[in-house]
Amino acid sequence: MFIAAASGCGDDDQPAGDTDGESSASGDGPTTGTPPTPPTATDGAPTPTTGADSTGEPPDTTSGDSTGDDTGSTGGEKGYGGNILIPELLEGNDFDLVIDEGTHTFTADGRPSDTAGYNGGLLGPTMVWTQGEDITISLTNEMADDTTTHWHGAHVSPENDGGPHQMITSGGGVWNPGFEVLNAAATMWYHPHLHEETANQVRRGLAGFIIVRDAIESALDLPREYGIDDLPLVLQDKQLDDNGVLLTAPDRGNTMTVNGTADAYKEVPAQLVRLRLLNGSLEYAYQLEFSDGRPFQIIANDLGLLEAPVQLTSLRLAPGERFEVVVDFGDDEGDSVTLRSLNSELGMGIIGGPTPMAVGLEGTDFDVIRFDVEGPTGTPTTELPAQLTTHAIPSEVGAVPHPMVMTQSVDGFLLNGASMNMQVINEYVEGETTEIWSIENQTAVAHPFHIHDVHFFVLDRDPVGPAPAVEAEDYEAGPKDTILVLPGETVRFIADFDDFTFDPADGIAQAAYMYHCHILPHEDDGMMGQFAVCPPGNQICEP
Ligand SMILES: [Cu+2]
Repeated sequence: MFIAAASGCGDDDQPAGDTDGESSASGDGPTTGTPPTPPTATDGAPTPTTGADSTGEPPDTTSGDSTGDDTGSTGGEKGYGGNILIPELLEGNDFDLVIDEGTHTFTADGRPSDTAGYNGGLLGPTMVWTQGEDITISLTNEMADDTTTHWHGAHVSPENDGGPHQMITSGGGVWNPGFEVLNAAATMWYHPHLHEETANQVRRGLAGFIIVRDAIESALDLPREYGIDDLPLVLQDKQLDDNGVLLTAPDRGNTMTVNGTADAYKEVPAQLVRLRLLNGSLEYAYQLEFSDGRPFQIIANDLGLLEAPVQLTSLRLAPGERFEVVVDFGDDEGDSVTLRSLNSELGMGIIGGPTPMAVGLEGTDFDVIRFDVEGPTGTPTTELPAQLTTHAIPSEVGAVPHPMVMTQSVDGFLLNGASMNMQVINEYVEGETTEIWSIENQTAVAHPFHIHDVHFFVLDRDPVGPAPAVEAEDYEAGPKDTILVLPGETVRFIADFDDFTFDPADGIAQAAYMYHCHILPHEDDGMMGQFAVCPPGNQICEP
């Protein structure tokens, strides 16, 4: 279910037991099974989403079927509509997600595609988790294929992690994880993690946002009117045919989408607007800039706030990564500003950048989303705080070195010489220790390295050649879980492995966390391994 959007999203079934009165926020309006048809519009653009007021509530979704024949246009006073889906917000402590096939139309004049989503035909609702709260999530898999659902970035025990071992079987299988939210405020996401099928299932549409709130972030004057000045934006390329229908190959797509919509646009208020940018693509990285080159402020990395905003004019976003960006539209009322990706500027070896045998969007420059600036809300954030938070970065003194080498073989890309084996724990970490992982990329391709369970702080990057290592850039100095490692480069990060040690009597599914490349076809091909956190002093962790 999504807030009404012109780009049609018709799920086949209404989610069963989807609202229990606790897990669902306002705006519960399941879309019906009406096949989506191209929207009618006077100016060639799709009908905007139903308007929202400035109360912070998500826009009303009662028009529901998103067939484009609801002529409500911008709804009341101020629209802040657009053609992108703004996922429904789910708040509370108990969440219900139904995973199912559906249909979705990616382009304004295209035909519907066969897709999959959580509680709808594509993507999924945005869950709000609050630090310190105990939550439960009920997931029901109504698809014809098995799946798993991983909470990317969450600090949870292995059996709650949703990795490849936590299977949710097809045809009605149920998984009920439950845990305390330990993460700090962040933009996280959830997606399938079924070994060898992750790329296919994400391609079909399975992905959703998690917004974690905590006391520190909540006390700051930051834009947080969801769907208005606080926008979740998942960037995904898709391979579409001439009718706009999703194809299952190649993995490098020809069409940019934001929240499932090509030629994306969104109306925004003339004030500071927060963009929660997620690269949910299979392979591509993006080099993001605004059409007029305006600066923007980075306020958060993957797993939380930076200590202070960092100003950039261009931002590289690798698969799996998130950045929270604040951009000032205060002087732009009545104008449009476009976020573009200048993939011609990505370095060699970064997928999405220039390459001699370029396909799809590789090496090209293209629009990502256009922002049409309307009047301000009644309660704009007018200035960012100078300080956002403080971080206790673990000490390098006494930290355990943990080398990790990326190599290429005839069997594909390897991590420490191994390809993924579901029955093998490749690496052990002693609990209650701090480790420094050094990720050395000996391949010709840049790989975004992702580790489950922990957040890390990037220490430095040692480029190929004799040049010395350089400290992490200010804009990536916050807590992260995914880091792009360039060809020939070694990136070092430091992380505390405090808890969630395994019990020696446990099976692998209760003990193993994943680390892997977040280029999903690489991961599916085996560029993944498993680690477990030993009880302190356990002999299996001894060298
Ligand atoms: Cu890779």
